[in-house]
Amino acid sequence: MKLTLIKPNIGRREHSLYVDEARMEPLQLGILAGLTPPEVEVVLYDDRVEKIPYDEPTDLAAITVETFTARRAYEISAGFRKRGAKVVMGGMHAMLLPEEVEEHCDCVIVGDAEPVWKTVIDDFRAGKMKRRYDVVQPLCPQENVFPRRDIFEGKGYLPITLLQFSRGCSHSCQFCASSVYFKARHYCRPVEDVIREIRLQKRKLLFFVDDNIVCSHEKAKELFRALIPLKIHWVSQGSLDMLKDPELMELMVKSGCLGLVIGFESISPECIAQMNKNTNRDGAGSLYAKEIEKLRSWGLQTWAAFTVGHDGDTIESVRATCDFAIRNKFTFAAFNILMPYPNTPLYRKLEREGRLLYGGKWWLDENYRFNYAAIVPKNMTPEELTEISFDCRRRFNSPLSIFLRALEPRTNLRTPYRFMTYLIYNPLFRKEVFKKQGMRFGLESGKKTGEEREKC
Ligand code: B12
Ligand code: SF4
Repeated sequence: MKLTLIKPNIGRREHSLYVDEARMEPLQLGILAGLTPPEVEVVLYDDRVEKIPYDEPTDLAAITVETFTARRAYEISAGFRKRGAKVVMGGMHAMLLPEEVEEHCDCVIVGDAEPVWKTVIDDFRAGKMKRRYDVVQPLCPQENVFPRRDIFEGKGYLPITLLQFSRGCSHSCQFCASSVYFKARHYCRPVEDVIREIRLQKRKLLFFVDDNIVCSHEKAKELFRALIPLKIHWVSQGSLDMLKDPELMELMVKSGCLGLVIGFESISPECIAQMNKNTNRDGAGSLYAKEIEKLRSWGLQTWAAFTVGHDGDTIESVRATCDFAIRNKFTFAAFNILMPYPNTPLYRKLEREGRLLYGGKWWLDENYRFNYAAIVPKNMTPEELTEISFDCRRRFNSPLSIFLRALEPRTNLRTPYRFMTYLIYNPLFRKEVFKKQGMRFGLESGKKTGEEREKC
């Protein structure tokens, strides 16, 4: 039996290849490969860097689907099914909208793959694969399961190893898809499995793709203690409330943490309250002055994540958010438009209020473009929201801003290694900002729209 694993892109041109230069290993597909019995031949194709070879014979194609890759995933699925292969889909979007996903494949997995994947393969080989497998979330995720990283070779991924210590997060921010997937619960792997996984690979730079690695302070401390002897460098995602626990922070730094993606989301206390971001309530009122000072004193390089388009936002307040990020010399920042991901509390609220654009299904709409507003904001037009968020990305990533933000002695200039990382990744992310803005979802035929011709 041959299994073909697919990571879809957001979109792509029919005859040319859009290459995502900041692409990282698709961890979920490494895990699927690791779970697959060894006698099954496994190949990976990543739509972000190569063409999908539909004519190469395969028995089963397994596609991972996020909301922003759903349209492209459905096209790829149709390509395989037309040639007689069966298709199984899973991932975030499959959990959020299984009925929609089921229409585009032969089998949908609703939840984590680990508890069911072997059964799916056995059922497939016996000719009795079901249309849908609903997974009961295991209390201990990925237990004794190790990804197969050989399938990533030659794909040009960034030289950083992705892995997880935990899944989910116990907070319930109104816009968060993960919080829906994991029903606001946090699940940890056994620390010894994580250590073994690190030892099984060669790199010293790791990215824990946890939703919130510090969700449980005690469990995080257990992990950090075990990481210290490994002498690695790592990055992850964490919430601001971690700063209240000096022991946690000390262990984090000792274990090799370089910095974290932190959801600042907004500098307005009103917006923080609206989105139910409890972890930020204390800081927002004082422009996170204490928190930023602590992050610097721990020497952490921060990737500040903001969402823009909340009911309390105005064009001026969004502009001020960008000024705040530049002034505080964050190493990186994201200014994401507030997106109504299906089945989130935010989606339902905006649906009730009649404020969803594209008939509520922006991810399927051929006119929707990446990083465009899909909601009617309160204090500006959707077009203004699209423009101001792009302006933030453009300004934060401008050469002048990159130069000014570099001059932060305790973080970006802390060591030659930190400075190098800063200098390599800032221009790379700047390039991606322009490449991704306005990208169509799914396959785009050779013809350009009027707007695109104008841009050329
Ligand atoms: C790491 C990460 C990134 C990395 C990319 C990593 C990579 N490999 O390319 C970076 C930082 C670049 C990134 C960017 C973005 N991300 Co992101 N990211 C994540 C994060 C934190 C972890 C993903 C991960 O690797 N998880 C680990 C794997 C093992 O878990 P998993 O994917 O859930 O897979 C398990 C199951 O779902 C299932 N499964 C998954 N696929 C399949 C397929 C089959 C066939 C089967 C059977 C099972 C199965 O089994 C797996 C093992 O149990 C998630 C949060 C999350 N919890 O998923 C957000 C998340 C996926 N990202 C999100 C978003 C919105 C984005 C951006 C669009 C943000 C933006 N506006 O720019 C961009 C788009 C990137 C792009 N393509 O250009 C949202 C997606 C929401 C949605 N509804 O789709 C998430 C869920 C965050 C959130 N809290 O809402 N992201
Ligand atoms: S803290 Fe982060 S991961 Fe947790 S619910 Fe909020 S946005 Fe989601």
